[in-house]
Amino acid sequence: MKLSARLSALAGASALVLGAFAGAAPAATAAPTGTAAVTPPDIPVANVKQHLADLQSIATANGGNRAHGRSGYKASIDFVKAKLDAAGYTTAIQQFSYNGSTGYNLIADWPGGDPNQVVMSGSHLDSVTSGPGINDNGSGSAAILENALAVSRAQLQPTKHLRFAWWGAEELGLVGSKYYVNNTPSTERSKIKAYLNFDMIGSPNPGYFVYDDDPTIEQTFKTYYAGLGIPTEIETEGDGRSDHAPFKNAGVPVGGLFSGADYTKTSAQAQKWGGTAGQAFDRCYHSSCDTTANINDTALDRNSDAIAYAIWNLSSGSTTPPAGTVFENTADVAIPDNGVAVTSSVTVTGVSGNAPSTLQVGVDIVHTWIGDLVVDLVAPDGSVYNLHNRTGSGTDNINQTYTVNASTEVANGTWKLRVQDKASADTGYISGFKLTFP
Ligand code: DTR
Ligand code: CA
Ligand code: ZN
Ligand code: ZN
Repeated sequence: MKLSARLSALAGASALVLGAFAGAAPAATAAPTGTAAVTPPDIPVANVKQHLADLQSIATANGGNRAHGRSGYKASIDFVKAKLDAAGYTTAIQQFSYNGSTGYNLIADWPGGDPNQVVMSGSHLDSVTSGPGINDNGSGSAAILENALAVSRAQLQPTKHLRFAWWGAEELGLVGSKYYVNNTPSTERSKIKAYLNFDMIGSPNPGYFVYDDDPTIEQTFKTYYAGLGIPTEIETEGDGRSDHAPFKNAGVPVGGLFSGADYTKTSAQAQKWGGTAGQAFDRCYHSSCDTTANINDTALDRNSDAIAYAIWNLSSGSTTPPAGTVFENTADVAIPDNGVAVTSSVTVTGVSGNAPSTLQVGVDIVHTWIGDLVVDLVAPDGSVYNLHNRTGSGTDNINQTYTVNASTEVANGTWKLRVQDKASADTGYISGFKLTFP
């Protein structure tokens, strides 16, 4: 089944971003007008892999790990900081103590943008003591480093202010990110309109999971992956398992991506994502084998590009669902001759409020003698809007866009196109079902 939340022709190759952030704190929305999307550059996965190779070398030269309190961690911080300083970032190292050792957070600000609207991306840079931590979490650290360097290469001047962070001592209990949140005044914290977390995004048997926290951030990532035709799942390994938790607890809108850790990939997941069912997403989780060989390049590449898409768009100031947001299902559904009704469905997400009075319903049915057919739009709450009722007799095929006043229906939810063939001899199938929010 090919489900995709595609964008209108208006958007062309670029993609648009939805809504204002809805965090626990009263979200101060940005400018109310949706602005045209910006198309981020491709993030070269070769560059990300080079950062991973460098982190691997650091671990190898420092007892095999990059853990809190060990020389390999401070060397990792110094490595990342040097690249950011050279790229024009304003960097700061925040020290803290834990378990008798000094810990370090690295904070990097890209000069410019509205200081009252900060879009922040973070990854923990520490590993466990048992290994070099290349997927966990060199992958997230390297991906946001390369995104920060891409911002510099582009000399991006976003509406909102960009901040990046590499956390210490996550593996000991989110220690570095908690320290940052607890030591940032609430007046400064409330300026953070989005915190994006990336912890394990290159798992060797990857899944494509999106955090289901702030709906705008969630939709941003989902729209990116829908544009690639790659289905995503909600990250359900439980809140609080990475550095977004302290931000979420403080009321900051959060989101992120995850490719899976020690949980096992199901056969259904293997069917849609590839890889090996019955095997962990990352068999080297927290092990010495979490080396540069423990990375799936495709997942690392896709997630690095998804990060760029989110950073470029969430900082560009677009805040309202743009015209032409499309939700489409192009899977073929056979219509039984003179038989039971069948349906094609789309799940609308990220559209706040009710559907419009001019909801565009695209119907593509391949069928001889359409006088046999009854075609209905069924709203998420079960309300039925008849589109076609056995008219058209000998005409073949329905390929039409209907305008439906759906203003009493909540937009988000699963909408169905229901088709029944009520007479024998002619047959066909649903070829496509599309909802366009004008
Ligand atoms: N706790 C993280 C790995 C991890 C496990 N589940 C999730 C969910 C979302 C992000 C990260 C994780 C660690 O070991 O660093
Ligand atoms: Ca790429
Ligand atoms: Zn870990
Ligand atoms: Zn981690």
